[in-house]
Amino acid sequence: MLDIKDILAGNQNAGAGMIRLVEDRDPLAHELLKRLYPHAGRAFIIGITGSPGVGKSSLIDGLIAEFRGLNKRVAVIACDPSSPVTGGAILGDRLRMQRHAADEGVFIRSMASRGEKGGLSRAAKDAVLVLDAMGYPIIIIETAGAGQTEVDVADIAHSVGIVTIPGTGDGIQAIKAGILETGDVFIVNKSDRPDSEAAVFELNMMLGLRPPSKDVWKPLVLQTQALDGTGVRELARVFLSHFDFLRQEGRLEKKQIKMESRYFQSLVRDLALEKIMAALETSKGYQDAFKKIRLRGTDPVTAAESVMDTIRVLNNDTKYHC
Ligand SMILES: Nc1nc2c(ncn2[C@@H]2O[C@H](COP(=O)(O)OP(=O)(O)OP(=O)(O)O)[C@@H](O)[C@H]2O)c(=O)[nH]1
Ligand SMILES: [Mg+2]
Repeated sequence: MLDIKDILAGNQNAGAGMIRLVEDRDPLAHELLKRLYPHAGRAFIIGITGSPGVGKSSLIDGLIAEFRGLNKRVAVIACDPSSPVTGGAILGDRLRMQRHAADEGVFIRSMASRGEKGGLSRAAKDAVLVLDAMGYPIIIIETAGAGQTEVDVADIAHSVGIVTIPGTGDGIQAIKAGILETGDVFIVNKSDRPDSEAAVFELNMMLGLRPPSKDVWKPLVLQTQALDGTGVRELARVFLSHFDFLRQEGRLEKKQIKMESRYFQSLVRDLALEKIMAALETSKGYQDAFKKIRLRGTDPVTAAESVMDTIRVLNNDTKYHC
């Protein structure tokens, strides 16, 4: 039986059990999360994102070593939106970080989507809360994809590293899809390959187009070679200095408020939708409207609008009164 005290004491078995509950969306997880919440909010959360295979896990492996060298405990969540069927751990991610498996100061979990849209994002957020409550000062989230990912890492992490590789195709092109705004550090990994300098140049050009502001963090472009560790120490330093920057002049708090307000809004939205839909789908108005569509007596948009009118009626007299 999971004991909240064990989680707060940083017990890894308890933490793993709790994260499994979160992943399974077990009702017990909700109860435990509510009790963990007051104990979280201290960790520095780093998001590492980028197209599949760019070297995220290899980089995180190096970052873990750097942070451990500074005597900081580290937890990692690797998210895999692509395996709803197996639903298991992603072997590759764990293998890349295998050398830290015996280190008590390191805790690595993988999470997979259970198919439900947005499920992984919520589960990742909850898992971070668990790791935070366990007392890890640094939490790293790995998410695949660049912009199209199910997990919007900028909503979870304080600092976002976007990983690309030299050459066109996957790398820089993917970044153009609108995630430029969310990156705090841009990492050109596999810089042992040709055209690494060109990738850095192109990224700097793109970032240069942002309007400068003294109160805003200026994103950096770094080159790394995760396999031999080149540039990884600097990357770790940049993340820590971004954290220092955030801690000044109330920036971290402001960021936290923004993140929490978005999370709260999405929770309320999910709950509202769930409740209203549950009530609507069994209502006569909904059934009648659908019947009308099927008989071509009305079009779907008009029918949907008429169903919305029945919500207003519900609103006035019953449980959805605001
Ligand atoms: N040449 C070269 N290969 C690298 C470098 N970093 C990682 N790789 C290789 O790239 C492949 C993918 O590395 P991963 O760390 O698993 O990449 P990932 O982004 O975590 O991949 P997914 O989790 O599948 O999205 C592996 O074969 C690594 O050995 C690098 O700096 N140079
Ligand atoms: Mg990986």
